[in-house]
This record gives sequence, C-alpha cells and structure tokens, in this order.
Amino acid sequence: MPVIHARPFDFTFERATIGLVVIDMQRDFIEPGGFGASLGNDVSLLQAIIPTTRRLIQGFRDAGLPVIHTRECHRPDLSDLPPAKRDRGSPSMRIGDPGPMGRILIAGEPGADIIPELAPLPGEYVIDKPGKGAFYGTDFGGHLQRLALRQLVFAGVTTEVCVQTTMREANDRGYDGLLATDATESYFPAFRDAAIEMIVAQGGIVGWAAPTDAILEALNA
Ligand code: C5J
Repeated sequence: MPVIHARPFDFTFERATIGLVVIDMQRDFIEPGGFGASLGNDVSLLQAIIPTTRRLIQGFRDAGLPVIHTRECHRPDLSDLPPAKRDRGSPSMRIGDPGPMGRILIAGEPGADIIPELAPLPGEYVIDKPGKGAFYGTDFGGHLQRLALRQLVFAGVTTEVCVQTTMREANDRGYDGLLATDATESYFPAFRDAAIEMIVAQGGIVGWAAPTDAILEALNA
C-alpha cells in the first residue's frame, strides 16, 4: 500500500479510499475587509498558503481523487447560528452583520464564497457548515460514506479552530486524518504550530501531519 512519510509515523492509504478536505478557504477569512480582518486579524498570514493549497488540490484532481470543500456560513435568518457564535467575537461586527463583502458569513453572500484562486470545480462537493466542525449539522458524514473514503487529507483555515475540530470529529468516527502542514494556517502562528503538535502527539492521538511535497510524492508514486 502507498505511504505518505508523515509524523508521527508513515500514513498508509489506498487510492480508492483517500480524499482531500479543504476547510473554509473563504473570502470572509482570507481577504481584507472580511470577518477575519474585522476581528483585528492579519489576513496576509492566511493568504500566504494559497499557492501551496492550490498545488495540493491540483495534485488530488490530477490523480482523479475526490476534493471536498467546506464553507463556514449560516442561513440568512440566522436560525442555524449557535449561541456561542452569535454572542461572542467582536461586538462591532458579528455574524450576519453587513460587511464590505455582504452579510458576514451568510450563505450566498460574496464573503462566504471560497476564494477564486481555490474555486471548486463543477462536481466537487461543497459543504456549508454552521459549526466549526464539518460533521455538525451537515451531510458531510453521509458524503464520506457514499464515496467510501477512509483516509482524509486536510488543508485550510484556521488550523486550531475549524481544521482541528473537523479532524477530531473525523478521528472519533474512524477516519484516518492527515494534516498538510504547509496548506493550513492560523491568525496566530503559535496556535498553528501547537495544533499540529496536538494532532501528532501520543502516537497520533488525533492523526498525522506531513508537508504537501510528501503528500504529492506519494500520490504520484
Ligand atoms: C474560525 C474557522 N476560526 N474556519 N473559523 O472562526 O476556523
């Protein structure tokens, strides 16, 4: 079976059961004037991973393997907005408020869209998720089952919030998850580094981690 050279040890996969999950590479998080920037974050940190993430996505597409995208967003009436997300954050700009790219993190608004550089291809599955994890309140689990996936490579933002939450949810459901360490980022680089260490700690308690080159090398082998 093919392997990706990873931490804490080699990640074994089958071509028939591996897929890529790209978490929340949305304009509201990555572009100036969006939700992330409104919270006072430096979005240029997240912009820096766009080329690597694009290369990773292209590698999966070229290998004929599934690419799944997620978007963190909510219904216009906010009926799916959990209180933790409604009541916390910046008092000056909350989810649902009008922003420079439409209402913040609302489905269908320009800011909730995936950045054009990483736009999904027709036929690629896009999960709109109301939580931080991709399983909560979505058909993500059903889609993974229909595709018969068992190993998931993760990329996207932010490492310690939506990416890590989804990896933990996947791990509890029996999926083997590997994080692409240079295709994920946080507004707080120390949190990205800590999240990666948490994932691989104790013999891979949440999963594996490897750089994009190592992942693509294994896919192309
Ligand atoms: C956050 C995310 N950080 N996609 N969302 O609020 O990680």
